[in-house]
Amino acid sequence: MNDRPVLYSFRRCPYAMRARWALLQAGLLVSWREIELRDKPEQMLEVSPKGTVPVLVLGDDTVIDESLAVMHWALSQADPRNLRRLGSGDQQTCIQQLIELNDTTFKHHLDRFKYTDRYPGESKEEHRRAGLTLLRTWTQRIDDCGGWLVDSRCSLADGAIWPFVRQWRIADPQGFDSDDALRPLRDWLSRFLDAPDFERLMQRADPWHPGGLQPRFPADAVDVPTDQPLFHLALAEDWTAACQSGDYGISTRGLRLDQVGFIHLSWQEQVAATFERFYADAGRVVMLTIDPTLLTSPLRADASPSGELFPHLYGRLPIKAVIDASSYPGLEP
Ligand SMILES: N[C@@H](CCC(=O)N[C@@H](CS)C(=O)NCC(=O)O)C(=O)O
Repeated sequence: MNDRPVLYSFRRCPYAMRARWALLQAGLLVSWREIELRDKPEQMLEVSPKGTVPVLVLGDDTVIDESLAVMHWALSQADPRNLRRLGSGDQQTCIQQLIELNDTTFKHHLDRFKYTDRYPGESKEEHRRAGLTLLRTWTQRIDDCGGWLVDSRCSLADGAIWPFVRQWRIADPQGFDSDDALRPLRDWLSRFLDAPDFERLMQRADPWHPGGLQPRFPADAVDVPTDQPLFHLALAEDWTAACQSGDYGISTRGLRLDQVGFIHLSWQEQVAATFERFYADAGRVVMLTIDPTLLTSPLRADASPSGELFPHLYGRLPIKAVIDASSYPGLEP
């Protein structure tokens, strides 16, 4: 039985891009069916006759065929950076309003500015002006909030809107890049485009057909086997604090889970090199041995920049999943 969700996607579609972005943030792996908009697979149209991507079909056959709903579903599986800002009603309202404005007004002007020939009688200049007015409002917000649309950290609104701002830039790179009034927005967009996640979410695949190859998204990640232990090096004081609070939320030395988005783990043979690289001068270090079957957040093995796969945990580490905590390196026998 395979209950891995199935994603119908189209590489350049901004709606599908934001859905894939959220799947990446949540540490999920899905069966990836890349489609051609001109030749949609009948399997997709059977489950979602409206014929738009993205479509996510869950293991229990639930069909999610709106990109924002895919994002919410993904983040309901894991949202280590609290992109949805659960716990703050005001911020959630702000996120909702920003996305609504993007999906209605901004998208309306973007389409008419970018594809003017498809809209006879419409004035490109008028839509350029209207789109720019919105872009300037967002620029102001980003400037006021310390780099992001809602506050000083990335939120669901940022993740849902950047693919559309990227499209605007593609329609008018010179205008976008030379407009001084858009500088903070440009820096904000660059943060998405320069992040390793961008390359991952823009990976290519041949159009899917039944019986053909079945790639996964993200294509450079694999499942973490649950029949062998996982390891994490922790500063002794962080582990002591976790034992008191009930869970552990440090990603790696000096960085928290909510800053990075996952907790770095290792397989046994990777522990020594991780220690040498990051913890050799760190004082008292504890090696945590983790039983992966006791974890409740998604686990995914992602490629490091060198290409080596490392297991990552996309949520807090419950101390009950830690079956051993010993000083590292241990005493020589
Ligand atoms: N409201 C939908 C819109 C999705 C959408 O319009 N996707 C476009 C591609 S960017 C599409 O599939 N269009 C169908 C077509 O061109 O045939 C969502 O958020 O998922």
